[in-house]
Amino acid sequence: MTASLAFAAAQPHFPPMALLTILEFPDPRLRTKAQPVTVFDAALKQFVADMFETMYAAPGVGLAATQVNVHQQVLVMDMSEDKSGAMALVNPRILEKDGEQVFQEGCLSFPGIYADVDRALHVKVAAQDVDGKEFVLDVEGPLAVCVQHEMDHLQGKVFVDYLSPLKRSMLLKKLDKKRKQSA
Ligand code: GNR
Ligand code: NI
Repeated sequence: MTASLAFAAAQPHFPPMALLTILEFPDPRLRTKAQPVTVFDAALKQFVADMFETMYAAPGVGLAATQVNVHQQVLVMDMSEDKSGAMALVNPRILEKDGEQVFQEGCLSFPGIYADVDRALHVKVAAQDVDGKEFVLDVEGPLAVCVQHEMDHLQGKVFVDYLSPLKRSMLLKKLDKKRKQSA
């Protein structure tokens, strides 16, 4: 159990967790730049618990606050198979990045479409936890992809922004078609 979930479970009068609604492209709110978190209170811990619940239910391996229409610098990730890798990053900043990797990405705001994106292989990120305590995360490979993808959301950027205009328009047509099929 993560620190934030343990906190929620330990509070008898803590509100129940809630599933949040994920914004889907081309919702213009996905372009909002998130503001730094300045207050590390129970409401923040509740929000992070709700983000984890929403991410696991989707299911996804990451979620940025932007995607649930909260424009604060908060992201959650868990790339493990068994919920053992839960991480919450508040006010994340890239300290260093190097190398290059191509990874096939998806996004909960673009259901059913996937594309190869070029990113740094290794990133070192400074962030705060839900209590405001600073930490440094040094990651490479898929976890580095995920943290870069989530940090982009906090800046209003989405993975299709990296694609060539042709590739992007093909994928967005595919997204449209999938929507019409499921409608
Ligand atoms: O669930 C997700 N999977 C994923 C796969 C490859 C690269 C990035 C991701 S993140 C995504 C969840 C999401 O949209 N986070 O913003
Ligand atoms: Ni995404």
